[in-house]
Amino acid sequence: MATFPPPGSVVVADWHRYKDSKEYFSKILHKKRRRNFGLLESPVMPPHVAVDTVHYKIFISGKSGVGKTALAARLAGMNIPSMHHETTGIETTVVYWPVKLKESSRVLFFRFQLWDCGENALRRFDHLLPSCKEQVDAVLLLFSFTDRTSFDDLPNQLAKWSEPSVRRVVKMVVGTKFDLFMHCDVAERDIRDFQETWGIPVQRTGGEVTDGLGDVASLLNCLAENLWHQDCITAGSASHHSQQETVTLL
Ligand SMILES: Nc1nc2c(ncn2[C@@H]2O[C@H](COP(=O)(O)OP(=O)(O)O)[C@@H](O)[C@H]2O)c(=O)[nH]1
Ligand SMILES: [Mg+2]
Repeated sequence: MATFPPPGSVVVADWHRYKDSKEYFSKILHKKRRRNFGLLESPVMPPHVAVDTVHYKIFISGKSGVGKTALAARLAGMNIPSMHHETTGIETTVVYWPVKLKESSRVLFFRFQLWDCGENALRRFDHLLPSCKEQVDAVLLLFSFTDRTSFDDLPNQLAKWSEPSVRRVVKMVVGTKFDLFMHCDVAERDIRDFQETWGIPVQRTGGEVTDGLGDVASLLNCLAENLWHQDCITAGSASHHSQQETVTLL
């Protein structure tokens, strides 16, 4: 089973609340709302503040109506569509998020490219899923708090992303429609049991998009933390391999 860093151990949790983050977060805001970035746009820092950007591809997975398109909109700070239209093909959304690494105090911009694809389209066109999976760094597996079957199906979904043919991918579970507690079909206890059994972080989301930072910070920091942690492990094992090779060559 993959190891997940304890929340807040790799990146500074809730950094958006600290004074020293303002300069960075101001670059992803416009008139107190989130700035939308096109594929070729990026936040611009003044020349004396050099900030590296790390790029990741994220696939949003889950059955039709679970809230994939709404989650992509929420993470980008855009309004959530109130009507449900099945997404007809692949839609990508770019989200920038500044992160402060705990150990080095280094600041990085994470650039998440979110891939959202309608379930029917995936079923009808065989080439869509492979292109969503190609070079993917993380998958967000969605379930809805108002739909028990979507929660019960998570082990099946996880199994699909754990096959040996799939390269190392960060897996995170996101429970949507947490605001509809009157219709809640998944208890806190079930979530706790799931986290203990699978060792996979579960995030909750729902409700109106508010100030654009507070309601997405936990999810985006968790994603950044797990991706960075995975990269460190991969880099560590790569340098370990090359050391071994050097020894063999000697
Ligand atoms: N109350 C509430 N409604 C949501 C939430 N997420 C999605 N929805 C609604 O559920 C419906 C389906 O969402 P959508 O994102 O289009 O689902 P998709 O098919 O997985 O892309 C839409 O009417 C959304 O407005 C949420 O967190 N809370
Ligand atoms: Mg959709």
